[in-house]
Amino acid sequence: MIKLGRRELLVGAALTSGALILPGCAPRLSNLFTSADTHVKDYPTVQAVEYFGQLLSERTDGRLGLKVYSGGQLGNESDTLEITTFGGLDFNRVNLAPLNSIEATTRIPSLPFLFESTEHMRKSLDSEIGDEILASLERHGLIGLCFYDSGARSFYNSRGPINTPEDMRGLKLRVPGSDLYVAMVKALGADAVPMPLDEVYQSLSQGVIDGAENNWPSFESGRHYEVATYYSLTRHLLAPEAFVMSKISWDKLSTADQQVVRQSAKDSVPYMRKLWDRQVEKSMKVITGAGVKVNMVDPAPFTELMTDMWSDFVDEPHQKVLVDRILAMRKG
Ligand code: GTR
Repeated sequence: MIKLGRRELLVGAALTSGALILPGCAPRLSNLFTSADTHVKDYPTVQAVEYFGQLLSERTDGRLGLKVYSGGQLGNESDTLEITTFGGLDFNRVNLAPLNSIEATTRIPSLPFLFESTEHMRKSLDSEIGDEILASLERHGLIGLCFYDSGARSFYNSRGPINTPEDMRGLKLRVPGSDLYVAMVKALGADAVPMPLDEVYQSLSQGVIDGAENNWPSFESGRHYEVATYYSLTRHLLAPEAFVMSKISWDKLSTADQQVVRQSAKDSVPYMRKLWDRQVEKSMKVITGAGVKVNMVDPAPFTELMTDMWSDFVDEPHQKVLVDRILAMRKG
């Protein structure tokens, strides 16, 4: 008997039936959309997408609804994205990292030290630059709906505090599956180990890796702080999350419903930002309360090494223009 994995089952169901049947679930109602998230149910991204689903339902008098499969139960972000492009999932909330290999324009907000602050990131991506990056996904079977906050990513590890790039030499650090992240960590002299998020805790506990990099809420919710007890605030990335819809599902909607989907996604952004800011505070308390040694870092030597690699990832003239426009929005 051929044993099929979760991914094959999902893709197979989507391709053969048209009406998706999730493994272990009853057949879905024609108006109940599906969405995936790698994070647990109470994480801000999941809550924001749930809120989006409520708006959708209210604004269509219950004709359209949404079920969010959280906690990575449908697979890691790269796999669920692929399923979304096939129409096996209607929506997906992912980080920009797995989109980096699909569409080069998404590398722009993922460039280390591009944004000087959360305010700068929000302002740039709330402008038509953000709209253009979201629109670039359409040729890959995805409708980019909005960006959500993801705070600042910094390095954590089990060996000791990182103050300068020299402290990173020889460290084995997990990164998401994106060439840009691999290059970023290599530029600092550490070894990059691409791996899905759900494997990080175990790999840290078993010493397969020494550390990783992420924002406060992910560092907390994955319980990575229990095993990697040094958190060094390099704040090298302020790349956002993305909320996308399958173009196959999108094309089945009326123009009026497409408008409701777009607007509801946009309206979930301020809600998410409030939840996010609160969650960062909460996670900081949990992590520092658990005795994790947190240290501030002078970003200068990191910035120098990590901005050198920008040109390897943004080489197309129009993308360079977008980068320049983002830089022009800096205050400092
Ligand atoms: C988190 C992000 C997730 C995932 C994760 C990772 O900050 O919210 O979507 O991409 O990082 O490092 O894999």
